Amino acid sequence: MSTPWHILGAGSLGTLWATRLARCGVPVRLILRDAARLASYNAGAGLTLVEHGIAQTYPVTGETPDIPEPIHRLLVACKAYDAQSAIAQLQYRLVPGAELILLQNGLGSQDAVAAQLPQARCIFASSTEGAFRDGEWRVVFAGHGYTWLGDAAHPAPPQWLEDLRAAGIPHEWSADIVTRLWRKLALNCAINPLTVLYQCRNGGLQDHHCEVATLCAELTELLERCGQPAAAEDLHSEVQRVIHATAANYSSMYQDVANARRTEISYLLGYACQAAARHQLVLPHLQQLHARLVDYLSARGLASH
Ligand code: NAD
Ligand code: KPL
Repeated sequence: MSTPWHILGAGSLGTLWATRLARCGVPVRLILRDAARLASYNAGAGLTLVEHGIAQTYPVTGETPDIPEPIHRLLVACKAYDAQSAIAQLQYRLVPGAELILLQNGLGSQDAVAAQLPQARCIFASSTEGAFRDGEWRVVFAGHGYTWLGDAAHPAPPQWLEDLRAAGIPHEWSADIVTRLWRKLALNCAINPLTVLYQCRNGGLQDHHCEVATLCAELTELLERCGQPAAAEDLHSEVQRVIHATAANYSSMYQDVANARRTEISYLLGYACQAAARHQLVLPHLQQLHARLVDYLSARGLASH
């Protein structure tokens, strides 16, 4: 039997990956928070994927983090702010040389996990796929996209990319994954906070053209100073293109706030502002945007870190 995929986090992306891998016969183990969550999961028939309006249920095996089974391959599908603590509880199960695939958006959590696990291979991922939960143990595949994977320290692609191909998970091994993550972070910084503050869909930012342009200029300066000139290239045009192409959508941060969920601010705008401070770069509009967003979240009782 091929090496099992352990999946940590039975949320939107974790379920999207688990169901597609299980569908093609790859062994999958879903790691749930604790015995109570496992009991709730085992009371049902498994994980359900809704694609093109059709629901299919897959009987993926669940387990708790503390069982004494070794883990060779771990897909980390938690939010950025949960990744380190979620991994800590099963760290002792990771075999030397275990491979982790980190699906977190933004930057900061990946390096923290890699520092926590010096004996593991940490593969960073950046995904444009979209999914949301419409019930317990159920996920709707909302946006078909692509996942880029890469390991800046060891550029050779792993053999298990074949599992992704078999599972129909569109992907590409990327030699410049960190650049991709910076580019996505910059896009998210230029769009998501403003959609929260103006309470609008992405397309609503067409009415705030100057503010977006100013932020893009500062983000471009930051990317260049951080040694990421490729991520900075034509940033403003790309942001305008995304605003136009996703005009009818609400950004992920808007949706988090609308549902009173914690945002990943520290790994997006917070990370950008910290990087600017490290480089003694003064970016007044970006810093003011961060302060406005922190105030906005705090006023609604949401974590601002
Ligand atoms: P989610 O909140 O739907 O799922 C995260 C899951 O992790 C939850 O079920 C949570 O209970 C679980 N979890 C947290 N701590 C845990 C622990 N200690 N043990 C076990 N489980 C634990 O989040 P998501 O939307 O799937 O996002 C995951 C990451 O992927 C985020 O960084 C997000 O920005 C990124 N992302 C999501 C999408 C999307 O469409 N959902 C798209 C691209 C990127
Ligand atoms: O990724 C996004 C998000 O909503 O998080 C886009 C659509 C690019 C907006 O920043």
